[in-house]
Amino acid sequence: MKKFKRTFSTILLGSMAFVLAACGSSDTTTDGNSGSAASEPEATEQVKIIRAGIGLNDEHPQFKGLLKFAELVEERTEGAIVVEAYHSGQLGDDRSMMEALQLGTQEVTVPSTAPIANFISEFSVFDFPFLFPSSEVADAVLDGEVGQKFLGKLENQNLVGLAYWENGFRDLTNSKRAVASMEDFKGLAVRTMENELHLEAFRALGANPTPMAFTELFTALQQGTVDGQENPVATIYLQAFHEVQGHVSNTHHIYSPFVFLMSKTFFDGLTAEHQEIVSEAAYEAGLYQRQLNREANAQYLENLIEEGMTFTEITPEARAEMVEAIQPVLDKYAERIGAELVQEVYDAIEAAKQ
Ligand code: KDG
Repeated sequence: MKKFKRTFSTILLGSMAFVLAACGSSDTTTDGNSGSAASEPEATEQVKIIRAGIGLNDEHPQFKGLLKFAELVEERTEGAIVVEAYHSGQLGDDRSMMEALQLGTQEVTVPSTAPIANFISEFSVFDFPFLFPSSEVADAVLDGEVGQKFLGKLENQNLVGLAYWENGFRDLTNSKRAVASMEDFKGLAVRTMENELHLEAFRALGANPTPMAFTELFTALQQGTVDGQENPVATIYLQAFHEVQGHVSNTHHIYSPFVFLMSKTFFDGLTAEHQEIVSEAAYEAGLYQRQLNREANAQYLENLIEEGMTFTEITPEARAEMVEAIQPVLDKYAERIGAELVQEVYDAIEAAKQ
């Protein structure tokens, strides 16, 4: 399996830098001439390596967004910064990659907000079921003042949040039965992300949730360790969950953002010019990734049905019943996060809906 993809223009420079970087640092020097292996080549050009890892595979818009980031950064820094993009959990799961950023052994990862909430609990607000009514409202809130305020909270975890990307509206799949209403959730063993709010929300729906890293999910579905899972249709289709799941329902129960995270140690070591370049590249690659994600959503659902999955429409009445059952969980987390901060998010959503 291809370990990572890079733009050809930097393959040679990157390879030289990669060999040197294998000594464990993301800073390497190449003087462009053959120096003696024993001597430290005189630094005439500092090449910085960004090791960027995600959990989804190389077909997913999340990886295509990472390749766009790589292209923009390498082009705009004229090769002074080289990006190595790794997919399918090759560098670890969301939690371990975030810890690697904190330790400085990896530079970029793009997790959902749900696992981030284990580091900064306020991020749970973005996983409130039925919070965002549309992706357009989500864009306005996340790219606006409130979303940027949350990114600022990452700094005391030695993380820098450079942009929001899109995971998308999460839908339920399972191998047992069609799920049309809360009644059908009863006793269903559903894998959730490693996030307490997700667990409590699915318990409130009557399911039997199990937290699990994304990297373990396909095997767990294949072996029947869990009956079902919930993810956006892009992930369900591109990760081939239709091979191990027979039913899909458009619960759309959470709009899940991704956050483009960079190690603060690495970011602080960049020049002001390069900090601006990586920040702008992360944002522009995010716009590109969101567009890719949305363009194919309808097609992904059709593909799942063509692959033999049974699609069940969740009616407004059934969704209203789910909202009511989950409300006590939201009240509890609103208090835990801080009523004022949660109200800021609600107000920003109302303003964006106008
Ligand atoms: O790296 C990809 C994961 O962060 C993302 O797929 C998370 O939606 C997610 C899940 O279900 O774990």
